[in-house]
Amino acid sequence: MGAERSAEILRRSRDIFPGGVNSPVRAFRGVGGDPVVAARGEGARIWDEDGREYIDYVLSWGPLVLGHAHPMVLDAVEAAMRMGTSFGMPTELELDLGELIRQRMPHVEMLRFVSSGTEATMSAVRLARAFTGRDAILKFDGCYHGHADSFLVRAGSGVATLGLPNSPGVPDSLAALTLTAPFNDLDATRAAVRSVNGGVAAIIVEPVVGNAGFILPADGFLSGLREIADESGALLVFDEVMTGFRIAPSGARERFGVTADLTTLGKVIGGGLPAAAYGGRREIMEQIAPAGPVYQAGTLSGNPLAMAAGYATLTALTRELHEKIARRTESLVTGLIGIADRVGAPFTAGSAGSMWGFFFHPGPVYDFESAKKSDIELFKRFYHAALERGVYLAPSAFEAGFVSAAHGDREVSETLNRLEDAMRAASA
Ligand code: KE4
Repeated sequence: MGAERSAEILRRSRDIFPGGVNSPVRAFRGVGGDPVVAARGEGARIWDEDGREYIDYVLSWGPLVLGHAHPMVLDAVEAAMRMGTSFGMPTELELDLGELIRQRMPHVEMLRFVSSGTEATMSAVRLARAFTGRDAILKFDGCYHGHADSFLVRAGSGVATLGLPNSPGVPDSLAALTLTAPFNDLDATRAAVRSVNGGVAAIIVEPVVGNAGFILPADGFLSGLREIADESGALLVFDEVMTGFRIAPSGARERFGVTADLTTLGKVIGGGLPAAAYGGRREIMEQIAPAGPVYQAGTLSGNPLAMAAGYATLTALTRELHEKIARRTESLVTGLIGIADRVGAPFTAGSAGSMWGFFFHPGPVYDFESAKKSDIELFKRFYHAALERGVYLAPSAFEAGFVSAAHGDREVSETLNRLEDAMRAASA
Protein backbone atom coordinates (compact mmCIF):
# COMPACT_ATOMS: atom_id res chain seq x y z
CA MET A 1 0.00 0.00 0.00
CA GLY A 2 1.52 3.30 -1.06
CA ALA A 3 1.81 6.51 0.92
CA GLU A 4 1.30 8.91 -1.96
CA ARG A 5 -1.65 10.83 -0.59
CA SER A 6 -0.12 11.21 2.85
CA ALA A 7 3.22 12.30 1.38
CA GLU A 8 1.59 14.90 -0.85
CA ILE A 9 -0.46 16.33 2.01
CA LEU A 10 2.67 16.52 4.18
CA ARG A 11 4.66 18.15 1.40
CA ARG A 12 2.13 20.96 1.04
CA SER A 13 1.61 21.20 4.82
CA ARG A 14 5.35 21.77 5.40
CA ASP A 15 5.07 24.77 3.13
CA ILE A 16 2.27 26.45 5.05
CA PHE A 17 2.54 25.22 8.67
CA PRO A 18 5.76 25.39 10.74
CA GLY A 19 7.07 21.82 10.71
CA GLY A 20 3.97 20.86 8.69
CA VAL A 21 1.80 20.64 11.81
CA ASN A 22 -0.44 22.66 14.04
CA SER A 23 1.01 21.25 17.23
CA PRO A 24 4.66 20.15 17.59
CA VAL A 25 4.18 16.68 19.08
CA ARG A 26 2.31 15.64 15.92
CA ALA A 27 5.43 16.06 13.78
CA PHE A 28 7.06 12.75 14.82
CA ARG A 29 10.28 14.58 15.77
CA GLY A 30 10.36 12.33 18.87
CA VAL A 31 10.43 9.13 16.84
CA GLY A 32 11.61 10.16 13.37
CA GLY A 33 9.92 9.53 10.04
CA ASP A 34 6.77 11.09 8.68
CA PRO A 35 3.63 11.56 10.73
CA VAL A 36 0.51 9.55 9.98
CA VAL A 37 -2.03 11.74 8.17
CA ALA A 38 -5.45 10.99 9.62
CA ALA A 39 -8.38 10.55 7.28
CA ARG A 40 -11.05 8.89 9.43
CA GLY A 41 -11.66 7.48 12.88
CA GLU A 42 -14.31 5.08 14.13
CA GLY A 43 -14.37 3.50 17.59
CA ALA A 44 -10.89 2.30 18.53
CA ARG A 45 -9.50 2.61 15.00
CA ILE A 46 -8.19 5.28 12.66
CA TRP A 47 -7.34 5.17 8.95
CA ASP A 48 -4.69 7.26 7.25
CA GLU A 49 -5.01 8.99 3.89
CA ASP A 50 -3.63 5.93 2.15
CA GLY A 51 -6.13 3.55 3.70
CA ARG A 52 -3.92 2.01 6.39
CA GLU A 53 -5.75 1.04 9.59
CA TYR A 54 -4.43 1.45 13.13
CA ILE A 55 -5.73 0.64 16.59
CA ASP A 56 -5.46 4.07 18.20
CA TYR A 57 -4.09 4.62 21.74
CA VAL A 58 -3.58 8.38 21.36
CA LEU A 59 -7.30 9.17 20.89
CA SER A 60 -6.57 12.80 20.05
CA TRP A 61 -4.20 12.98 23.09
CA GLY A 62 -6.92 12.00 25.54
CA PRO A 63 -10.34 13.51 24.70
CA LEU A 64 -11.94 10.48 23.02
CA VAL A 65 -12.75 8.33 26.04
CA LEU A 66 -15.73 6.88 24.11
CA GLY A 67 -13.65 6.33 20.97
CA HIS A 68 -13.80 8.03 17.58
CA ALA A 69 -17.10 9.27 16.14
CA HIS A 70 -19.27 7.82 18.91
CA PRO A 71 -22.93 7.94 17.76
CA MET A 72 -24.11 9.62 20.97
CA VAL A 73 -21.58 12.40 20.51
CA LEU A 74 -22.32 12.82 16.80
CA ASP A 75 -26.06 12.97 17.44
CA ALA A 76 -25.63 15.53 20.23
CA VAL A 77 -23.40 17.75 18.09
CA GLU A 78 -25.77 17.48 15.12
CA ALA A 79 -28.78 18.45 17.24
CA ALA A 80 -26.86 21.39 18.70
CA MET A 81 -25.49 22.67 15.40
CA ARG A 82 -28.94 22.78 13.85
CA MET A 83 -29.83 25.35 16.51
CA GLY A 84 -26.79 27.45 15.62
CA THR A 85 -23.05 26.93 16.04
CA SER A 86 -22.14 29.80 18.36
CA PHE A 87 -23.81 32.70 20.14
CA GLY A 88 -21.38 34.33 22.53
CA MET A 89 -24.31 34.39 24.94
CA PRO A 90 -25.40 32.34 27.96
CA THR A 91 -26.93 29.01 26.91
CA GLU A 92 -28.54 26.09 28.72
CA LEU A 93 -26.00 23.74 27.12
CA GLU A 94 -23.07 25.29 29.00
CA LEU A 95 -25.13 25.25 32.20
CA ASP A 96 -25.95 21.56 31.76
CA LEU A 97 -22.28 20.61 31.28
CA GLY A 98 -21.13 22.87 34.12
CA GLU A 99 -23.63 21.34 36.56
CA LEU A 100 -22.71 17.82 35.41
CA ILE A 101 -19.01 18.51 36.04
CA ARG A 102 -19.80 19.92 39.50
CA GLN A 103 -21.99 16.91 40.26
CA ARG A 104 -19.02 14.61 39.47
CA MET A 105 -16.44 16.90 41.13
CA PRO A 106 -18.23 18.65 44.04
CA HIS A 107 -15.01 20.43 45.07
CA VAL A 108 -15.31 22.37 41.83
CA GLU A 109 -17.90 24.66 43.38
CA MET A 110 -17.72 27.19 40.57
CA LEU A 111 -16.04 27.01 37.16
CA ARG A 112 -15.39 28.92 33.94
CA PHE A 113 -15.30 27.30 30.50
CA VAL A 114 -12.50 28.16 28.10
CA SER A 115 -11.40 26.58 24.80
CA SER A 116 -8.09 24.89 25.58
CA GLY A 117 -6.16 23.43 28.46
CA THR A 118 -3.60 26.19 28.08
CA GLU A 119 -6.27 28.82 28.63
CA ALA A 120 -7.49 26.91 31.69
CA THR A 121 -4.09 26.65 33.38
CA MET A 122 -3.03 30.16 32.36
CA SER A 123 -6.21 31.56 33.89
CA ALA A 124 -5.90 29.44 37.03
CA VAL A 125 -2.39 30.80 37.63
CA ARG A 126 -3.47 34.39 37.02
CA LEU A 127 -6.30 33.84 39.50
CA ALA A 128 -3.97 32.27 42.09
CA ARG A 129 -1.58 35.22 41.77
CA ALA A 130 -4.44 37.68 42.24
CA PHE A 131 -6.00 35.77 45.14
CA THR A 132 -2.72 35.41 47.07
CA GLY A 133 -1.08 38.66 45.98
CA ARG A 134 2.04 36.62 45.15
CA ASP A 135 3.90 36.29 41.84
CA ALA A 136 5.98 33.09 41.99
CA ILE A 137 4.58 29.65 41.15
CA LEU A 138 6.03 26.16 41.46
CA LYS A 139 5.69 23.43 38.82
CA PHE A 140 7.40 20.05 38.50
CA ASP A 141 10.15 19.03 36.10
CA GLY A 142 8.66 17.33 33.07
CA CYS A 143 5.11 18.36 33.79
CA TYR A 144 3.36 20.16 30.97
CA HIS A 145 0.53 22.59 31.58
CA GLY A 146 0.12 24.02 28.08
CA HIS A 147 2.20 26.65 26.34
CA ALA A 148 1.53 29.79 28.40
CA ASP A 149 4.80 31.61 29.13
CA SER A 150 5.00 30.74 32.81
CA PHE A 151 4.82 27.01 32.13
CA LEU A 152 7.57 26.70 29.53
CA VAL A 153 10.16 26.08 32.21
CA ARG A 154 11.54 22.54 32.34
CA ALA A 155 8.28 21.44 30.72
CA GLY A 156 7.27 18.04 29.43
CA SER A 157 5.35 16.84 26.35
CA GLY A 158 6.50 18.53 23.17
CA VAL A 159 9.03 20.73 24.99
CA ALA A 160 10.75 17.62 26.35
CA THR A 161 10.27 15.67 23.11
CA LEU A 162 12.01 18.38 21.13
CA GLY A 163 14.65 18.86 23.83
CA LEU A 164 13.91 22.58 23.93
CA PRO A 165 15.72 24.29 26.79
CA ASN A 166 12.55 25.98 28.07
CA SER A 167 11.48 28.24 25.20
CA PRO A 168 12.87 31.37 23.56
CA GLY A 169 10.46 34.28 23.79
CA VAL A 170 9.73 33.82 27.47
CA PRO A 171 11.30 36.81 29.26
CA ASP A 172 13.89 35.79 31.84
CA SER A 173 12.10 38.03 34.31
CA LEU A 174 8.94 35.96 33.88
CA ALA A 175 10.67 32.56 33.77
CA ALA A 176 12.36 33.51 37.04
CA LEU A 177 8.94 33.49 38.68
CA THR A 178 8.50 29.81 37.90
CA LEU A 179 10.26 27.53 40.35
CA THR A 180 10.59 23.82 39.65
CA ALA A 181 11.14 20.72 41.73
CA PRO A 182 11.42 17.02 40.86
CA PHE A 183 8.07 15.21 40.85
CA ASN A 184 7.65 13.01 43.93
CA ASP A 185 10.26 15.04 45.90
CA LEU A 186 8.53 16.71 48.85
CA ASP A 187 11.76 17.91 50.48
CA ALA A 188 12.82 19.74 47.31
CA THR A 189 9.31 21.14 46.94
CA ARG A 190 9.23 22.43 50.51
CA ALA A 191 12.70 23.95 50.13
CA ALA A 192 11.77 25.66 46.86
CA VAL A 193 8.57 27.10 48.31
CA ARG A 194 10.42 28.33 51.41
CA SER A 195 13.12 29.94 49.25
CA VAL A 196 10.67 32.59 48.05
CA ASN A 197 10.19 35.59 50.33
CA GLY A 198 6.48 35.85 50.88
CA GLY A 199 5.83 32.42 49.43
CA VAL A 200 4.46 31.22 46.08
CA ALA A 201 0.99 31.84 44.67
CA ALA A 202 0.43 28.28 43.49
CA ILE A 203 1.83 24.79 43.37
CA ILE A 204 0.60 23.34 40.08
CA VAL A 205 0.90 19.62 39.37
CA GLU A 206 -0.36 16.88 37.10
CA PRO A 207 -1.70 14.50 39.82
CA VAL A 208 -0.63 11.63 37.57
CA VAL A 209 2.06 12.79 35.14
CA GLY A 210 1.26 12.14 31.49
CA ASN A 211 3.75 14.52 29.86
CA ALA A 212 7.05 13.05 30.94
CA GLY A 213 5.79 9.63 30.04
CA PHE A 214 3.37 8.10 32.56
CA ILE A 215 4.48 8.61 36.18
CA LEU A 216 2.34 7.84 39.23
CA PRO A 217 2.62 9.93 42.42
CA ALA A 218 4.32 8.12 45.30
CA ASP A 219 2.09 7.39 48.30
CA GLY A 220 1.78 10.58 50.30
CA PHE A 221 3.18 12.89 47.62
CA LEU A 222 -0.08 14.65 46.75
CA SER A 223 -1.16 14.88 50.40
CA GLY A 224 2.30 16.26 51.13
CA LEU A 225 1.74 18.98 48.52
CA ARG A 226 -1.55 19.80 50.23
CA GLU A 227 0.31 20.24 53.53
CA ILE A 228 3.03 22.40 51.94
CA ALA A 229 0.36 24.56 50.29
CA ASP A 230 -1.52 24.94 53.58
CA GLU A 231 1.56 25.78 55.64
CA SER A 232 2.83 28.29 53.06
CA GLY A 233 -0.44 29.91 52.00
CA ALA A 234 -0.05 28.78 48.38
CA LEU A 235 -2.99 27.48 46.37
CA LEU A 236 -2.79 23.84 45.25
CA VAL A 237 -3.75 23.52 41.59
CA PHE A 238 -4.42 20.07 40.13
CA ASP A 239 -3.97 20.24 36.39
CA GLU A 240 -6.48 17.53 35.42
CA VAL A 241 -6.65 18.44 31.74
CA MET A 242 -5.38 14.92 31.06
CA THR A 243 -6.31 13.03 34.27
CA GLY A 244 -9.86 14.37 34.60
CA PHE A 245 -12.45 11.64 34.03
CA ARG A 246 -9.58 9.30 33.18
CA ILE A 247 -7.74 8.24 36.39
CA ALA A 248 -11.08 7.73 38.18
CA PRO A 249 -14.73 8.16 37.23
CA SER A 250 -14.17 11.81 38.21
CA GLY A 251 -10.53 12.56 38.94
CA ALA A 252 -7.68 12.97 41.37
CA ARG A 253 -9.71 13.78 44.47
CA GLU A 254 -11.66 10.54 44.07
CA ARG A 255 -8.50 8.51 43.38
CA PHE A 256 -6.16 10.04 45.94
CA GLY A 257 -8.44 11.73 48.50
CA VAL A 258 -6.62 15.06 48.17
CA THR A 259 -8.59 18.22 47.39
CA ALA A 260 -7.04 20.97 45.29
CA ASP A 261 -8.04 24.61 45.64
CA LEU A 262 -8.30 24.95 41.86
CA THR A 263 -8.69 22.25 39.21
CA THR A 264 -8.15 22.60 35.47
CA LEU A 265 -9.94 20.37 33.00
CA GLY A 266 -9.91 19.85 29.24
CA LYS A 267 -9.80 17.06 26.66
CA VAL A 268 -12.56 14.63 27.84
CA ILE A 269 -14.96 17.45 28.84
CA GLY A 270 -15.09 18.57 25.20
CA GLY A 271 -15.55 15.04 23.85
CA GLY A 272 -13.21 15.86 20.95
CA LEU A 273 -14.32 19.46 20.44
CA PRO A 274 -12.51 22.50 21.90
CA ALA A 275 -13.54 22.86 25.54
CA ALA A 276 -11.68 23.19 28.81
CA ALA A 277 -12.37 24.71 32.20
CA TYR A 278 -10.89 25.93 35.44
CA GLY A 279 -12.73 25.93 38.74
CA GLY A 280 -12.65 25.26 42.44
CA ARG A 281 -13.40 27.01 45.71
CA ARG A 282 -16.21 29.54 45.33
CA GLU A 283 -14.40 32.28 47.27
CA ILE A 284 -11.51 32.03 44.80
CA MET A 285 -13.56 31.72 41.61
CA GLU A 286 -15.72 34.72 42.56
CA GLN A 287 -12.62 36.84 41.94
CA ILE A 288 -13.02 36.20 38.20
CA ALA A 289 -14.60 38.96 36.08
CA PRO A 290 -17.27 40.09 35.95
CA ALA A 291 -17.98 38.87 39.50
CA GLY A 292 -14.54 40.03 40.58
CA PRO A 293 -11.58 41.98 39.18
CA VAL A 294 -9.50 39.19 37.64
CA TYR A 295 -10.02 39.43 33.93
CA GLN A 296 -10.37 36.41 31.65
CA ALA A 297 -12.55 36.09 28.55
CA GLY A 298 -13.10 34.06 25.37
CA THR A 299 -15.20 34.40 22.22
CA LEU A 300 -15.90 30.69 21.93
CA SER A 301 -15.89 29.82 25.63
CA GLY A 302 -18.83 27.49 26.28
CA ASN A 303 -19.31 26.89 22.55
CA PRO A 304 -22.62 25.01 22.19
CA LEU A 305 -21.22 22.27 19.94
CA ALA A 306 -18.37 21.58 22.35
CA MET A 307 -20.74 21.68 25.30
CA ALA A 308 -23.02 19.18 23.58
CA ALA A 309 -20.12 16.85 22.77
CA GLY A 310 -18.78 17.08 26.32
CA TYR A 311 -22.18 16.53 27.91
CA ALA A 312 -22.86 13.47 25.74
CA THR A 313 -19.41 12.09 26.57
CA LEU A 314 -19.65 12.53 30.33
CA THR A 315 -23.24 11.27 30.38
CA ALA A 316 -22.17 8.06 28.61
CA LEU A 317 -19.11 7.71 30.86
CA THR A 318 -20.86 6.05 33.80
CA ARG A 319 -18.90 4.63 36.74
CA GLU A 320 -19.53 1.17 35.34
CA LEU A 321 -18.18 2.11 31.92
CA HIS A 322 -15.14 3.79 33.48
CA GLU A 323 -14.38 0.64 35.50
CA LYS A 324 -14.72 -1.49 32.38
CA ILE A 325 -12.26 0.66 30.44
CA ALA A 326 -9.91 0.73 33.44
CA ARG A 327 -9.89 -3.09 33.57
CA ARG A 328 -9.14 -3.29 29.86
CA THR A 329 -6.31 -0.80 30.33
CA GLU A 330 -4.87 -2.92 33.13
CA SER A 331 -4.99 -6.03 30.97
CA LEU A 332 -3.21 -4.18 28.17
CA VAL A 333 -0.43 -3.09 30.53
CA THR A 334 -0.16 -6.54 32.14
CA GLY A 335 0.07 -8.04 28.67
CA LEU A 336 2.82 -5.63 27.65
CA ILE A 337 4.84 -6.40 30.79
CA GLY A 338 4.54 -10.10 29.99
CA ILE A 339 5.75 -9.49 26.43
CA ALA A 340 8.76 -7.50 27.63
CA ASP A 341 9.62 -10.31 30.08
CA ARG A 342 9.50 -12.88 27.27
CA VAL A 343 11.50 -10.65 24.93
CA GLY A 344 13.97 -9.67 27.64
CA ALA A 345 13.54 -5.91 27.16
CA PRO A 346 14.02 -3.52 30.13
CA PHE A 347 10.47 -2.36 30.69
CA THR A 348 8.28 -0.66 33.27
CA ALA A 349 4.62 0.23 32.73
CA GLY A 350 1.58 1.31 34.65
CA SER A 351 -1.97 2.56 34.38
CA ALA A 352 -4.45 4.68 36.27
CA GLY A 353 -8.01 4.22 35.08
CA SER A 354 -8.04 4.60 31.29
CA MET A 355 -4.63 6.33 31.14
CA TRP A 356 -1.41 4.30 30.84
CA GLY A 357 2.22 4.42 29.80
CA PHE A 358 5.51 2.59 29.64
CA PHE A 359 9.26 3.13 29.54
CA PHE A 360 12.04 0.92 28.21
CA HIS A 361 13.65 1.17 31.62
CA PRO A 362 14.07 -1.49 34.35
CA GLY A 363 12.19 0.82 36.70
CA PRO A 364 11.23 2.44 38.90
CA VAL A 365 10.57 5.68 37.03
CA TYR A 366 9.47 8.27 39.57
CA ASP A 367 10.44 11.62 38.01
CA PHE A 368 11.58 13.28 34.80
CA GLU A 369 15.28 12.58 35.42
CA SER A 370 14.66 8.85 35.74
CA ALA A 371 12.31 8.94 32.74
CA LYS A 372 15.09 10.45 30.63
CA LYS A 373 17.29 7.47 31.45
CA SER A 374 14.93 5.15 29.55
CA ASP A 375 16.12 3.68 26.25
CA ILE A 376 14.82 6.25 23.76
CA GLU A 377 16.43 4.54 20.76
CA LEU A 378 14.67 1.27 21.61
CA PHE A 379 11.44 3.26 22.04
CA LYS A 380 11.85 4.70 18.54
CA ARG A 381 12.46 1.27 16.97
CA PHE A 382 9.48 -0.15 18.87
CA TYR A 383 7.33 2.80 17.89
CA HIS A 384 7.85 2.25 14.16
CA ALA A 385 7.58 -1.53 14.45
CA ALA A 386 4.23 -1.01 16.18
CA LEU A 387 3.10 1.49 13.56
CA GLU A 388 4.01 -0.91 10.73
CA ARG A 389 1.82 -3.51 12.46
CA GLY A 390 -1.16 -1.17 12.82
CA VAL A 391 -0.84 0.13 16.38
CA TYR A 392 -0.80 3.92 16.79
CA LEU A 393 0.98 5.03 19.98
CA ALA A 394 1.93 8.57 21.05
CA PRO A 395 4.98 9.52 18.91
CA SER A 396 7.16 10.37 21.91
CA ALA A 397 8.66 8.57 24.91
CA PHE A 398 7.43 11.51 27.01
CA GLU A 399 3.70 11.08 26.54
CA ALA A 400 0.95 8.83 27.92
CA GLY A 401 -1.44 6.42 26.24
CA PHE A 402 -5.21 6.19 26.52
CA VAL A 403 -7.90 3.53 26.11
CA SER A 404 -11.51 4.11 25.12
CA ALA A 405 -14.87 2.39 25.58
CA ALA A 406 -14.44 1.17 22.00
CA HIS A 407 -11.30 -0.86 22.84
CA GLY A 408 -12.90 -4.25 23.42
CA ASP A 409 -11.21 -7.53 24.36
CA ARG A 410 -10.66 -8.16 20.66
CA GLU A 411 -8.79 -4.89 20.17
CA VAL A 412 -6.65 -5.47 23.26
CA SER A 413 -5.70 -9.03 22.30
CA GLU A 414 -5.07 -7.97 18.69
CA THR A 415 -2.89 -5.14 20.01
CA LEU A 416 -0.88 -7.48 22.23
CA ASN A 417 -0.26 -9.90 19.37
CA ARG A 418 0.93 -7.09 17.13
CA LEU A 419 3.09 -5.51 19.86
CA GLU A 420 4.77 -8.80 20.78
CA ASP A 421 5.91 -9.07 17.18
CA ALA A 422 6.94 -5.41 17.22
CA MET A 423 8.92 -5.69 20.45
CA ARG A 424 10.78 -8.76 19.16
CA ALA A 425 11.63 -6.93 15.95
CA ALA A 426 12.74 -3.80 17.84
CA SER A 427 14.83 -5.76 20.34
CA ALA A 428 16.49 -8.04 17.76
P1 KE4 B 1 -4.10 22.26 25.36
O1 KE4 B 1 -3.80 23.73 25.38
O2 KE4 B 1 -3.16 21.50 24.43
O3 KE4 B 1 -5.58 21.96 25.10
O4 KE4 B 1 -3.86 21.67 26.84
C1 KE4 B 1 -2.60 21.88 27.43
C2 KE4 B 1 -2.37 20.84 28.51
C3 KE4 B 1 -2.50 21.22 29.83
N1 KE4 B 1 -2.31 20.34 30.83
C4 KE4 B 1 -2.01 19.05 30.58
C5 KE4 B 1 -1.81 18.10 31.72
C6 KE4 B 1 -1.88 18.59 29.23
O5 KE4 B 1 -1.57 17.29 29.00
C7 KE4 B 1 -2.08 19.50 28.18
C8 KE4 B 1 -1.94 19.10 26.73
N2 KE4 B 1 -1.44 17.77 26.48
C9 KE4 B 1 -0.73 17.61 25.24
C10 KE4 B 1 -0.25 16.16 25.11
N3 KE4 B 1 0.55 15.75 26.18
C11 KE4 B 1 -1.57 18.00 24.06
C12 KE4 B 1 -1.04 17.53 22.72
C13 KE4 B 1 -0.40 18.65 21.98
O6 KE4 B 1 0.33 19.47 22.58
O7 KE4 B 1 -0.63 18.68 20.76
